Amino acid sequence: MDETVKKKVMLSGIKPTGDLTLGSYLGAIRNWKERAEQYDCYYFMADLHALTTRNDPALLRRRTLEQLAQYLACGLDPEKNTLFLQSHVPAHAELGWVLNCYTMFGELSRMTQFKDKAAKNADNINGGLFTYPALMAADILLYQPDYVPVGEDQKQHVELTRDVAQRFNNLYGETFKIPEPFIPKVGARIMDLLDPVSKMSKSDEVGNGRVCIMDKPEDILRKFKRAVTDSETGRCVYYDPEKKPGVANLMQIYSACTGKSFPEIEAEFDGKGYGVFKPAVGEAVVETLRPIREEAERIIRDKAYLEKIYRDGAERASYVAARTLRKVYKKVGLVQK
Ligand code: ATP
Ligand code: LTN
Repeated sequence: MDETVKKKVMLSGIKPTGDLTLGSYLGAIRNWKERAEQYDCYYFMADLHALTTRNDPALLRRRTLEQLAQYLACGLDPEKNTLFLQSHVPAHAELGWVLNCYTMFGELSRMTQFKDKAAKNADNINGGLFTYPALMAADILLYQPDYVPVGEDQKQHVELTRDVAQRFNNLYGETFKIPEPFIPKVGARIMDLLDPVSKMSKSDEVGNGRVCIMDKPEDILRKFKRAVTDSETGRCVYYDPEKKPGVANLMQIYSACTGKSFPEIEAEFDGKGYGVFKPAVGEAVVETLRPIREEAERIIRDKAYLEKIYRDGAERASYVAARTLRKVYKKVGLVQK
Protein backbone atom coordinates (compact mmCIF):
# COMPACT_ATOMS: atom_id res chain seq x y z
CA MET A 1 0.00 0.00 0.00
CA ASP A 2 1.17 3.54 -0.75
CA GLU A 3 2.12 4.89 2.71
CA THR A 4 1.36 8.46 1.67
CA VAL A 5 -2.35 7.65 1.25
CA LYS A 6 -4.07 8.10 4.60
CA LYS A 7 -5.56 4.84 5.78
CA LYS A 8 -9.21 4.66 6.81
CA VAL A 9 -9.78 4.46 10.55
CA MET A 10 -11.58 1.74 12.57
CA LEU A 11 -12.40 1.82 16.24
CA SER A 12 -14.23 -0.33 18.74
CA GLY A 13 -14.34 -1.21 22.43
CA ILE A 14 -15.67 -3.81 24.86
CA LYS A 15 -16.53 -3.40 28.55
CA PRO A 16 -14.44 -5.63 30.80
CA THR A 17 -17.54 -6.78 32.68
CA GLY A 18 -17.12 -10.52 32.23
CA ASP A 19 -15.36 -13.22 30.27
CA LEU A 20 -15.53 -12.54 26.54
CA THR A 21 -18.07 -14.80 24.87
CA LEU A 22 -18.28 -16.54 21.53
CA GLY A 23 -20.76 -13.74 20.71
CA SER A 24 -18.22 -10.94 21.27
CA TYR A 25 -15.68 -12.90 19.24
CA LEU A 26 -17.86 -13.69 16.22
CA GLY A 27 -19.84 -10.44 16.35
CA ALA A 28 -16.94 -8.07 16.88
CA ILE A 29 -13.30 -9.06 17.52
CA ARG A 30 -12.96 -11.49 14.63
CA ASN A 31 -13.76 -8.67 12.25
CA TRP A 32 -11.25 -6.37 13.88
CA LYS A 33 -8.16 -8.40 13.16
CA GLU A 34 -9.04 -9.04 9.53
CA ARG A 35 -8.79 -5.36 8.78
CA ALA A 36 -5.59 -4.40 10.56
CA GLU A 37 -3.64 -4.17 7.30
CA GLN A 38 -5.97 -1.84 5.43
CA TYR A 39 -7.07 0.38 8.34
CA ASP A 40 -5.62 2.46 11.11
CA CYS A 41 -7.23 0.65 14.08
CA TYR A 42 -8.00 1.65 17.67
CA TYR A 43 -9.36 -0.95 20.10
CA PHE A 44 -9.86 -0.33 23.77
CA MET A 45 -11.14 -1.79 27.03
CA ALA A 46 -14.20 0.30 27.90
CA ASP A 47 -13.41 0.30 31.62
CA LEU A 48 -15.24 3.58 32.32
CA HIS A 49 -18.35 2.05 30.75
CA ALA A 50 -17.95 -0.97 33.02
CA LEU A 51 -18.63 1.30 36.02
CA THR A 52 -22.28 1.68 35.00
CA THR A 53 -22.92 -1.66 36.70
CA ARG A 54 -21.42 -2.74 40.04
CA ASN A 55 -18.12 -4.60 39.90
CA ASP A 56 -15.74 -6.00 42.44
CA PRO A 57 -12.73 -3.61 42.00
CA ALA A 58 -10.05 -6.33 42.06
CA LEU A 59 -12.04 -8.40 39.59
CA LEU A 60 -12.53 -5.45 37.24
CA ARG A 61 -8.77 -4.81 37.24
CA ARG A 62 -8.06 -8.48 36.54
CA ARG A 63 -10.66 -8.72 33.80
CA THR A 64 -9.36 -5.60 32.08
CA LEU A 65 -5.89 -7.13 31.71
CA GLU A 66 -7.34 -10.51 30.75
CA GLN A 67 -9.37 -8.80 28.06
CA LEU A 68 -6.26 -7.12 26.69
CA ALA A 69 -4.52 -10.53 26.64
CA GLN A 70 -7.53 -11.95 24.79
CA TYR A 71 -7.50 -9.14 22.22
CA LEU A 72 -3.84 -9.99 21.55
CA ALA A 73 -4.57 -13.71 21.46
CA CYS A 74 -7.32 -13.10 18.90
CA GLY A 75 -4.58 -11.85 16.59
CA LEU A 76 -4.54 -8.09 17.13
CA ASP A 77 -0.95 -7.07 16.55
CA PRO A 78 -0.02 -4.17 18.89
CA GLU A 79 2.29 -2.76 16.22
CA LYS A 80 -0.55 -2.44 13.73
CA ASN A 81 -3.39 -1.64 16.16
CA THR A 82 -3.53 0.91 18.95
CA LEU A 83 -4.67 -1.03 22.03
CA PHE A 84 -5.45 0.92 25.19
CA LEU A 85 -7.58 1.36 28.30
CA GLN A 86 -10.33 3.96 28.02
CA SER A 87 -9.56 5.42 31.47
CA HIS A 88 -5.94 6.09 30.43
CA VAL A 89 -7.04 8.64 27.84
CA PRO A 90 -8.79 11.42 29.78
CA ALA A 91 -10.18 12.96 26.58
CA HIS A 92 -12.89 10.26 26.58
CA ALA A 93 -14.42 11.51 29.83
CA GLU A 94 -13.90 15.12 28.79
CA LEU A 95 -15.55 14.88 25.38
CA GLY A 96 -18.14 12.60 26.99
CA TRP A 97 -19.24 15.50 29.17
CA VAL A 98 -19.48 17.91 26.24
CA LEU A 99 -21.49 15.44 24.16
CA ASN A 100 -23.84 14.82 27.08
CA CYS A 101 -24.89 18.41 26.53
CA TYR A 102 -25.71 17.70 22.87
CA THR A 103 -27.57 14.41 23.42
CA MET A 104 -31.27 14.64 24.15
CA PHE A 105 -33.12 13.04 27.04
CA GLY A 106 -35.65 11.60 24.58
CA GLU A 107 -32.89 9.99 22.49
CA LEU A 108 -31.29 8.39 25.53
CA SER A 109 -34.68 7.15 26.75
CA ARG A 110 -35.17 5.19 23.53
CA MET A 111 -31.97 3.13 23.82
CA THR A 112 -32.79 -0.56 24.10
CA GLN A 113 -29.58 -1.39 25.95
CA PHE A 114 -30.57 1.13 28.65
CA LYS A 115 -34.03 -0.41 28.94
CA ASP A 116 -32.59 -3.95 29.14
CA LYS A 117 -29.91 -3.07 31.67
CA ALA A 118 -32.33 -1.00 33.76
CA ALA A 119 -34.68 -3.99 33.91
CA LYS A 120 -31.81 -6.29 34.94
CA ASN A 121 -30.34 -3.85 37.51
CA ALA A 122 -33.51 -2.34 38.99
CA ASP A 123 -31.67 -1.41 42.21
CA ASN A 124 -28.95 0.55 40.38
CA ILE A 125 -30.40 2.61 37.53
CA ASN A 126 -27.72 5.28 37.78
CA GLY A 127 -27.06 8.39 35.70
CA GLY A 128 -24.08 6.77 34.00
CA LEU A 129 -26.22 3.90 32.72
CA PHE A 130 -28.56 6.43 31.18
CA THR A 131 -25.95 8.73 29.62
CA TYR A 132 -23.69 5.84 28.53
CA PRO A 133 -24.32 6.48 24.79
CA ALA A 134 -22.92 10.03 25.05
CA LEU A 135 -19.65 8.61 26.42
CA MET A 136 -19.69 5.99 23.68
CA ALA A 137 -20.18 8.75 21.09
CA ALA A 138 -17.12 10.49 22.55
CA ASP A 139 -15.10 7.23 22.43
CA ILE A 140 -15.85 7.02 18.75
CA LEU A 141 -15.76 10.62 17.54
CA LEU A 142 -12.41 11.43 19.18
CA TYR A 143 -10.67 9.23 16.59
CA GLN A 144 -12.67 10.34 13.53
CA PRO A 145 -13.22 6.72 12.43
CA ASP A 146 -14.77 5.65 9.15
CA TYR A 147 -16.10 2.37 10.61
CA VAL A 148 -17.12 1.01 14.01
CA PRO A 149 -17.12 -2.83 13.92
CA VAL A 150 -19.72 -4.07 16.43
CA GLY A 151 -22.43 -6.69 16.85
CA GLU A 152 -26.04 -5.98 15.94
CA ASP A 153 -26.96 -4.88 19.50
CA GLN A 154 -24.69 -1.82 19.27
CA LYS A 155 -26.08 -0.51 15.98
CA GLN A 156 -28.50 1.80 17.77
CA HIS A 157 -25.68 3.41 19.76
CA VAL A 158 -23.61 4.00 16.62
CA GLU A 159 -26.65 5.55 14.94
CA LEU A 160 -27.11 7.88 17.90
CA THR A 161 -23.41 8.78 17.62
CA ARG A 162 -24.00 9.74 14.00
CA ASP A 163 -26.97 11.93 14.98
CA VAL A 164 -25.01 13.69 17.72
CA ALA A 165 -22.04 14.25 15.40
CA GLN A 166 -24.30 15.63 12.69
CA ARG A 167 -26.02 17.94 15.18
CA PHE A 168 -22.66 19.24 16.38
CA ASN A 169 -21.39 19.73 12.82
CA ASN A 170 -24.56 21.62 11.88
CA LEU A 171 -24.10 23.97 14.82
CA TYR A 172 -20.35 24.55 14.63
CA GLY A 173 -19.22 23.51 11.16
CA GLU A 174 -17.37 20.31 10.11
CA THR A 175 -15.83 18.89 13.28
CA PHE A 176 -16.55 15.17 13.36
CA LYS A 177 -16.41 12.54 10.68
CA ILE A 178 -19.74 10.66 10.52
CA PRO A 179 -18.90 6.99 11.24
CA GLU A 180 -20.64 3.90 9.86
CA PRO A 181 -21.43 0.81 11.92
CA PHE A 182 -19.70 -2.27 10.49
CA ILE A 183 -21.82 -5.32 11.25
CA PRO A 184 -20.90 -8.81 10.02
CA LYS A 185 -23.31 -10.72 7.77
CA VAL A 186 -22.95 -13.90 9.82
CA GLY A 187 -22.52 -13.91 13.62
CA ALA A 188 -23.82 -10.38 14.34
CA ARG A 189 -26.22 -11.69 16.97
CA ILE A 190 -25.29 -14.99 18.61
CA MET A 191 -28.04 -16.23 20.88
CA ASP A 192 -27.94 -18.03 24.22
CA LEU A 193 -27.68 -21.80 23.63
CA LEU A 194 -30.40 -22.58 26.16
CA ASP A 195 -32.61 -19.60 25.38
CA PRO A 196 -32.15 -18.91 21.66
CA VAL A 197 -34.40 -15.87 21.67
CA SER A 198 -32.02 -13.98 24.02
CA LYS A 199 -28.59 -12.62 23.08
CA MET A 200 -25.59 -14.49 24.47
CA SER A 201 -24.20 -12.03 27.00
CA LYS A 202 -21.06 -12.02 29.11
CA SER A 203 -22.60 -10.42 32.18
CA ASP A 204 -25.50 -12.88 32.41
CA GLU A 205 -25.44 -15.70 34.92
CA VAL A 206 -22.68 -18.19 34.20
CA GLY A 207 -24.39 -21.22 32.74
CA ASN A 208 -24.59 -23.69 29.93
CA GLY A 209 -26.20 -21.20 27.54
CA ARG A 210 -23.10 -19.09 27.19
CA VAL A 211 -19.76 -20.09 25.66
CA CYS A 212 -16.66 -18.11 26.62
CA ILE A 213 -13.45 -17.69 24.67
CA MET A 214 -11.54 -19.20 27.61
CA ASP A 215 -13.83 -22.23 28.13
CA LYS A 216 -12.14 -25.65 28.06
CA PRO A 217 -12.94 -27.91 25.07
CA GLU A 218 -14.89 -30.42 27.19
CA ASP A 219 -17.09 -27.61 28.57
CA ILE A 220 -17.72 -26.22 25.09
CA LEU A 221 -18.71 -29.65 23.77
CA ARG A 222 -21.02 -30.27 26.73
CA LYS A 223 -22.75 -26.90 26.22
CA PHE A 224 -23.36 -27.60 22.53
CA LYS A 225 -24.68 -31.10 23.22
CA ARG A 226 -27.23 -29.54 25.57
CA ALA A 227 -28.13 -26.65 23.23
CA VAL A 228 -31.87 -26.16 22.78
CA THR A 229 -33.21 -27.07 19.32
CA ASP A 230 -36.75 -28.33 18.64
CA SER A 231 -38.64 -31.59 18.39
CA GLU A 232 -38.51 -31.96 14.60
CA THR A 233 -37.11 -35.24 13.26
CA GLY A 234 -36.01 -36.35 9.79
CA ARG A 235 -34.73 -33.44 7.70
CA CYS A 236 -34.32 -31.03 10.59
CA VAL A 237 -31.23 -28.88 9.90
CA TYR A 238 -32.46 -25.95 7.82
CA TYR A 239 -32.50 -22.19 8.28
CA ASP A 240 -35.73 -20.74 9.66
CA PRO A 241 -34.98 -18.25 12.45
CA GLU A 242 -38.69 -17.65 13.19
CA LYS A 243 -39.76 -21.24 13.66
CA LYS A 244 -36.41 -22.77 14.58
CA PRO A 245 -34.38 -20.15 16.49
CA GLY A 246 -32.14 -22.72 18.20
CA VAL A 247 -31.13 -24.39 14.93
CA ALA A 248 -30.73 -21.04 13.16
CA ASN A 249 -28.36 -19.92 15.91
CA LEU A 250 -26.30 -23.11 15.66
CA MET A 251 -26.15 -22.71 11.88
CA GLN A 252 -24.93 -19.12 12.28
CA ILE A 253 -22.21 -20.31 14.65
CA TYR A 254 -21.19 -23.22 12.42
CA SER A 255 -21.13 -20.98 9.36
CA ALA A 256 -19.06 -18.31 11.11
CA CYS A 257 -16.55 -20.92 12.36
CA THR A 258 -16.20 -22.98 9.17
CA GLY A 259 -16.95 -20.44 6.41
CA LYS A 260 -19.66 -22.78 5.03
CA SER A 261 -22.86 -21.29 3.61
CA PHE A 262 -26.33 -22.25 4.88
CA PRO A 263 -27.11 -24.44 1.81
CA GLU A 264 -23.79 -26.23 2.30
CA ILE A 265 -24.61 -26.85 5.97
CA GLU A 266 -28.12 -28.09 5.09
CA ALA A 267 -26.60 -30.52 2.57
CA GLU A 268 -23.93 -31.70 5.02
CA PHE A 269 -26.51 -32.63 7.68
CA ASP A 270 -29.26 -33.79 5.36
CA GLY A 271 -30.84 -36.90 6.87
CA LYS A 272 -28.78 -36.59 10.05
CA GLY A 273 -30.35 -35.66 13.37
CA TYR A 274 -29.41 -33.13 16.02
CA GLY A 275 -27.35 -35.87 17.71
CA VAL A 276 -24.85 -35.44 14.86
CA PHE A 277 -25.31 -31.73 14.17
CA LYS A 278 -24.86 -30.35 17.70
CA PRO A 279 -21.51 -32.07 18.47
CA ALA A 280 -20.25 -31.00 15.03
CA VAL A 281 -20.97 -27.37 15.85
CA GLY A 282 -19.27 -27.87 19.24
CA GLU A 283 -16.16 -29.29 17.55
CA ALA A 284 -16.00 -26.39 15.09
CA VAL A 285 -16.17 -23.92 17.99
CA VAL A 286 -13.51 -25.81 19.97
CA GLU A 287 -11.14 -25.65 17.00
CA THR A 288 -11.86 -21.94 16.44
CA LEU A 289 -11.27 -21.00 20.07
CA ARG A 290 -8.45 -23.40 21.00
CA PRO A 291 -5.51 -21.34 19.66
CA ILE A 292 -6.96 -18.17 21.18
CA ARG A 293 -7.34 -19.69 24.63
CA GLU A 294 -3.85 -21.19 24.60
CA GLU A 295 -2.27 -17.93 23.45
CA ALA A 296 -4.25 -15.84 25.98
CA GLU A 297 -3.15 -18.14 28.83
CA ARG A 298 0.45 -17.57 27.79
CA ILE A 299 0.17 -13.78 27.38
CA ILE A 300 -1.68 -13.10 30.64
CA ARG A 301 1.34 -14.34 32.61
CA ASP A 302 3.53 -11.63 31.06
CA LYS A 303 2.39 -8.56 32.98
CA ALA A 304 5.35 -6.44 31.85
CA TYR A 305 4.46 -7.05 28.19
CA LEU A 306 0.82 -6.13 28.79
CA GLU A 307 1.85 -2.97 30.62
CA LYS A 308 4.11 -1.91 27.79
CA ILE A 309 1.30 -2.39 25.29
CA TYR A 310 -1.31 -0.40 27.17
CA ARG A 311 1.13 2.39 27.98
CA ASP A 312 2.26 2.75 24.37
CA GLY A 313 -1.36 2.48 23.22
CA ALA A 314 -2.53 5.22 25.61
CA GLU A 315 0.24 7.50 24.40
CA ARG A 316 -0.66 7.05 20.75
CA ALA A 317 -4.41 7.29 21.39
CA SER A 318 -4.02 10.39 23.60
CA TYR A 319 -2.22 12.25 20.85
CA VAL A 320 -5.07 11.75 18.37
CA ALA A 321 -7.83 12.24 20.95
CA ALA A 322 -6.37 15.46 22.35
CA ARG A 323 -6.36 17.00 18.88
CA THR A 324 -10.11 16.43 18.44
CA LEU A 325 -10.88 17.56 21.99
CA ARG A 326 -8.97 20.85 21.49
CA LYS A 327 -10.95 21.51 18.34
CA VAL A 328 -14.25 20.86 20.14
CA TYR A 329 -13.40 23.00 23.18
CA LYS A 330 -12.53 25.86 20.86
CA LYS A 331 -15.72 25.53 18.82
CA VAL A 332 -18.05 25.52 21.83
CA GLY A 333 -16.38 28.62 23.25
CA LEU A 334 -14.06 27.43 26.01
CA VAL A 335 -11.01 29.66 26.52
CA GLN A 336 -7.84 27.94 25.22
CA LYS A 337 -4.96 27.33 27.65
P1 ATP B 1 -22.64 -7.16 28.77
O1 ATP B 1 -23.37 -8.42 29.13
O2 ATP B 1 -21.61 -6.75 29.80
O3 ATP B 1 -23.53 -6.03 28.40
P2 ATP B 1 -22.06 -8.26 26.19
O4 ATP B 1 -21.79 -9.71 26.34
O5 ATP B 1 -23.40 -7.88 25.67
O6 ATP B 1 -21.74 -7.48 27.53
P3 ATP B 1 -20.42 -6.32 25.03
O7 ATP B 1 -19.23 -6.01 25.82
O8 ATP B 1 -21.58 -5.42 25.17
O9 ATP B 1 -20.92 -7.77 25.27
O10 ATP B 1 -20.07 -6.41 23.49
C1 ATP B 1 -18.81 -6.49 22.93
C2 ATP B 1 -18.94 -6.51 21.43
O11 ATP B 1 -19.41 -7.78 21.03
C3 ATP B 1 -19.96 -5.50 20.89
O12 ATP B 1 -19.53 -5.05 19.64
C4 ATP B 1 -21.21 -6.31 20.75
O13 ATP B 1 -22.06 -5.81 19.77
C5 ATP B 1 -20.65 -7.68 20.37
N1 ATP B 1 -21.50 -8.76 20.90
C6 ATP B 1 -21.79 -8.98 22.20
N2 ATP B 1 -22.60 -10.04 22.34
C7 ATP B 1 -22.82 -10.50 21.07
C8 ATP B 1 -23.57 -11.58 20.54
N3 ATP B 1 -24.25 -12.39 21.34
N4 ATP B 1 -23.56 -11.77 19.22
C9 ATP B 1 -22.85 -10.97 18.40
N5 ATP B 1 -22.13 -9.91 18.83
C10 ATP B 1 -22.10 -9.68 20.15
N1 LTN C 1 -21.27 -0.01 24.20
C1 LTN C 1 -20.44 -1.08 23.78
C2 LTN C 1 -19.01 -0.94 24.24
C3 LTN C 1 -18.43 0.32 23.75
C4 LTN C 1 -18.10 0.63 22.39
C5 LTN C 1 -17.57 1.95 22.42
C6 LTN C 1 -18.20 -0.06 21.18
C7 LTN C 1 -18.11 1.40 24.50
N2 LTN C 1 -17.60 2.39 23.72
C8 LTN C 1 -17.16 2.58 21.25
C9 LTN C 1 -17.76 0.58 20.02
C10 LTN C 1 -17.26 1.89 20.05
C11 LTN C 1 -21.05 -2.35 24.34
O1 LTN C 1 -21.79 -2.33 25.26
N3 LTN C 1 -20.69 -3.43 23.76
